[in-house]
Amino acid sequence: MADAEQWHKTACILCSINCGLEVQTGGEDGRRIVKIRGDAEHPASRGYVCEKSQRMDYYQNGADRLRSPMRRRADGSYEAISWEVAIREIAAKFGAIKTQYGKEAVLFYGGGGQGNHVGGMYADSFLKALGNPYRSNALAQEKTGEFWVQGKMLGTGVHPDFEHCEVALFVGKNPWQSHGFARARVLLKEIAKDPARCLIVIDPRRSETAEMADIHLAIKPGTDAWCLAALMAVLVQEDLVARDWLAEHTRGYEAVAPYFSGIDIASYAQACGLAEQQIRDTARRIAGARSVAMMEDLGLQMNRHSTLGSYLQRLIWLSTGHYARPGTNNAPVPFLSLAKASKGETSARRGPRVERRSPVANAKIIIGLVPCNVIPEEILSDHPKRYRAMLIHSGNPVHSLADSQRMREALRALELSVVVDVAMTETAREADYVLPAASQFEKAEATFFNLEFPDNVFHLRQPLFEPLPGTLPEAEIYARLVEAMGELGEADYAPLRRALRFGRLAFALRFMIGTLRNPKLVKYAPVILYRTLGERLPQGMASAAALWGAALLYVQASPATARAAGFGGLLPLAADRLFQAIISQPSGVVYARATHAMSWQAVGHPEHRINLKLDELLAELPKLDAMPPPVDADYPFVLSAGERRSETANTAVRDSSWHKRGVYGSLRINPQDARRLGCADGERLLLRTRRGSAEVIAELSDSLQPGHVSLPNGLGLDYRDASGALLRKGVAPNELTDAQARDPFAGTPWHKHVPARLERVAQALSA
Ligand SMILES: Nc1nc2c(c(=O)[nH]1)N[C@H]1C(S)=C(S)[C@@H](COP(=O)(O)OP(=O)(O)OC[C@H]3O[C@@H](n4cnc5c(=O)[nH]c(N)nc54)[C@H](O)[C@@H]3O)O[C@H]1N2
Ligand SMILES: Nc1nc2c(c(=O)[nH]1)N[C@H]1C(S)=C(S)[C@@H](COP(=O)(O)OP(=O)(O)OC[C@H]3O[C@@H](n4cnc5c(=O)[nH]c(N)nc54)[C@H](O)[C@@H]3O)O[C@H]1N2
Ligand code: SF4
Ligand SMILES: [Mo]
Repeated sequence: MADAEQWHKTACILCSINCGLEVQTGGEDGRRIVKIRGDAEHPASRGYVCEKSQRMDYYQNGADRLRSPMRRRADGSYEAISWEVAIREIAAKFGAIKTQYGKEAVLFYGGGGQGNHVGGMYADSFLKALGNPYRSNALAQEKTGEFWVQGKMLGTGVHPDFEHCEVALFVGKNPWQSHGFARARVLLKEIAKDPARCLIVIDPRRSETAEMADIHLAIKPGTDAWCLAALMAVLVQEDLVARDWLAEHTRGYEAVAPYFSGIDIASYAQACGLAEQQIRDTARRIAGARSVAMMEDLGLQMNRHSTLGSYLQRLIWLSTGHYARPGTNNAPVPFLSLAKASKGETSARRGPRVERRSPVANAKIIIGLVPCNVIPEEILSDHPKRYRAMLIHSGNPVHSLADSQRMREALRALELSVVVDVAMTETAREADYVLPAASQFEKAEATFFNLEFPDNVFHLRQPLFEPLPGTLPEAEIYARLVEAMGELGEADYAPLRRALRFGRLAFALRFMIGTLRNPKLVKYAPVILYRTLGERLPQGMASAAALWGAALLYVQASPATARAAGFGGLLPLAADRLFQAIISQPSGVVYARATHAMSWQAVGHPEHRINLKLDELLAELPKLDAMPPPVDADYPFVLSAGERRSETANTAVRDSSWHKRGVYGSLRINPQDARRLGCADGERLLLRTRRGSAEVIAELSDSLQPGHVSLPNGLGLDYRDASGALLRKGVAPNELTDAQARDPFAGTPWHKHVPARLERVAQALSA
């Protein structure tokens, strides 16, 4: 496959946008990615890339990539074992845990990162074989509060239309660095330079996006709830809401309004450090706009009052009527819903929704996920229902979840822990078994971050290389595990293989009829498709087989958007044509074409009316009158632990040697604070929190308010280079964070608001 002259199509795997790329491969062994450019034919990214796209080879050829299954010895070192031994032992040990403690003694964590969700479909089959245990993943430390609110208000996800909006509103989001929507920098520049349009940013820091904004509400850290409540109060008190629209499309406004009519806007403005006039002007700008598109992110979601904040910001744009029109917020049609996939649901749910709770901490389970922050206490307990085993797939919880120290302790306390990853990560180093996956450029891969509207794109990446010797794609790993559990075998595959000889239509009919007789066809569809259809797919594409089932479910659930995108007709034929397009169009496929009116059909409440009244959260509102708590005298700084910067991409790229010059991993601090500490730019400081301490390099920046400091996410990795030497650059933020600091509703962490103390290094050493 290596060919220096030819450009191959693929995608960037470093953030959820997955921009289309064209790359050249080569190098001495032909296994390097040597040139990278944007793919102009990609229907969503249209040639756009950011600078991070140039780092693909540091992921692909990281020196700490795994090349063999590993088993931990009693002394903590690892020995290489064969795949046969690994599969046999892991299947037997999970089986024994299930027999001894029941299926609920297992916790699955992960399922994919920013570029790989197909592997997770096969993990799902193994989880079903284990009896469908508890699940968690990174969404349960950021988005579950938002999902919960969104479910109760709209019953659908929404996509903000920043391409056409008059007003763009960002709450705790810095899209210049973090993206979150396609071609972010292009769209931000367009909005900023057009005098008729308006960019509003709510962020205590003058982020790159805030720098471009028409209105920057530089609130005090952690005071979003007061700011958003005051904005809503202006809309109610000045009667700026869209009354006719509310009457036609929503319910609950009359009950909600009184909570805001009594709010003292001047004192709420003061609570968040803004002038009252600024709040009033902003609310009027939103109310007067033809269209408003909005996005919230971690500045709100990893902060105090996060779930309340997700609710308040929705009240603002919904009470002003900014839904289901161009330039507002619309309901994208998912190819495969991440929320459903998280729950392990493969078909439409039936029956009433029951609220589930985690077994030990009794935490709310949202979209099927146990909050990440309670995982350590669910394990480090003598509770009879504690988790005894974990399977971790494409996630690095020791590094990425709150309180790394407790997470390491929790992993070591388990009776069984298995990690499936491409690299020897911080988490892998705590596991009993580590299974080496082929990289995201060595198999057919894709994500289900398909959130575009009205046209929605699915992009399957064809492999650039053969799997690294010793590794296997997840499809093969989990197929072997399910088979080793005795759940599937030739008898399940043979009828489908026979049907395939007569073509894919015969296969489709055999499969659909088969599901009526053999429930395993539904339960284990991904593995069965891999073992049958996968064997007939072009070289290297076998892992795509499960998408055939996903295409069938999608066309069945949304025939109108499929037809509008060119995939109409009888179900198996339409789905098969879509699947064929997916495996043969290397720049991605427009699989759904929606209309704005469909955003109303997507509202999952009676009469498709939006529900504005969320009693549990409204009950929180009067508590804001008590005003924000004062800063902690022992820890007077607010640390935002995990800022997105050009040098970060979660922990996907472990080798930092791509970084040649300039600052890397610094603690940003206001010059006044630095002066008081006697610290110059580039000097070291000791940063302490209640849970840990770290030496940091100070970068003086007046983009931060006095008292607010900020560290990047994803750094401080224990990366071993080709000689085996440990290279650590930057600070691992979760050595400093506290799993108990979390939202009372969703259990999501308060990483953007960690009480901290700073000292000069010399002073700290003498103390
Ligand atoms: N370069 C890069 N891009 C990425 C990633 C990456 O690692 N690197 N990761 C991806 C992932 S997984 C995610 S979830 C997204 C996250 O994307 P974002 O949420 O946009 O990124 P952050 O920088 O974590 O936080 C956004 C902003 O919150 C602000 N903030 C801090 N405290 C407060 C507060 O009290 N109130 C408000 N309103 N704002 C506050 C910060 O100053 C910061 O500018 O980024 C994605 N994109
Ligand atoms: N303090 C603090 N902590 C944070 C954040 C913060 O802002 N502050 N941000 C949080 C957020 S929003 C997120 S999303 C999380 C992200 O944290 P994680 O969910 O842990 O995600 P990644 O760091 O991307 O880890 C992905 C893993 O997948 C592995 N991998 C890559 N390719 C493959 C593959 O093909 N197959 C398999 N099996 N594995 C593969 C990588 O080596 C890596 O170990 O971090 C969170 N942690
Ligand atoms: S990091 Fe995100 S925005 Fe940048 S090139 Fe990669 S996918 Fe595109
Ligand atoms: Mo994230």
